[in-house]
Amino acid sequence: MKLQDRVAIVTGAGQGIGRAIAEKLSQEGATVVVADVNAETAQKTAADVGGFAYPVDVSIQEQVAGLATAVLDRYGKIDVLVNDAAIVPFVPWEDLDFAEWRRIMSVNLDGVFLTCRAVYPHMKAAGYGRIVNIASNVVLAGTPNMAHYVAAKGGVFAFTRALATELGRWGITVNAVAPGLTASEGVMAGPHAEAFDFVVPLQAIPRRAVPADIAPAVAFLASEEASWVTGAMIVADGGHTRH
Ligand code: NAD
Ligand code: 4PL
Repeated sequence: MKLQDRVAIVTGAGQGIGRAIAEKLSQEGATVVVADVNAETAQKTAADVGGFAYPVDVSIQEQVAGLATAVLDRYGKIDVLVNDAAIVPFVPWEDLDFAEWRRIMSVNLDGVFLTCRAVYPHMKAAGYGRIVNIASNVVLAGTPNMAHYVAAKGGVFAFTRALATELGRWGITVNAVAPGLTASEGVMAGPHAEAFDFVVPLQAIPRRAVPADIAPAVAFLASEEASWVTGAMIVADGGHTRH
């Protein structure tokens, strides 16, 4: 168990990759705070992993501040922050307007800023912290029909490096995990589900990724074992973007 006695916030853990991360961190001994805008699924994941559900929209500053306060009140510390919450859109460039661009930026990029900003003072005071941001291999592949999402994830990747630079002196590491196309509930319910037909043959390992394929890389970066790894991005995509 590599996360014994650790307190971990996982945003977007109500379903999909976030839920698999919550399960994995919990198996490794962490107490998991399930932070999701969907109160119902947050509660379900929390019950299943023996964690604490906290309904929150990561794009709203006051709500994110409330999350950090609630976790500190309850557990007295925040060791790990995993930023998984995001919207996965499918909008061809022709149809992409500014309102849709802002919708994705506010959750997928602003949300990462807000959670990092909220937990940082406590990690600094503790002299310890592990921040893991879920990016995507779209930043390497330039995947179509989601230019705003690709831009936001590029921001997450670059922000991860910048924050790693500034926070290393306080014992805080900041890394990213970049999944490829993965059969989460969100993806399987929408048009991206059809992309497996052409993405799977591009992978070195020719099968569909499932959320449990992504979680171990997150657990590693969240652990003591990754103490010398910061500003890195682990690509977990079955080799899709290896070329
Ligand atoms: P999903 O849609 O299945 O789950 C996303 C979760 O985030 C949901 O529980 C949702 O309620 C929550 N959420 C959405 N907006 C929120 C908000 N404003 N505040 C709090 N919670 C919010 O998605 P997924 O496929 O599991 O994706 C999880 C992460 O992995 C995302 O960061 C996504 O960009 C990334 N990712 C996914 C894939 C993929 O193919 N599934 C590939 C690469 C990266
Ligand atoms: C390769 O992050 O990484 C579709 C949808 N295809 O969200 C993603 C690939 C999608 C991806 C992603």
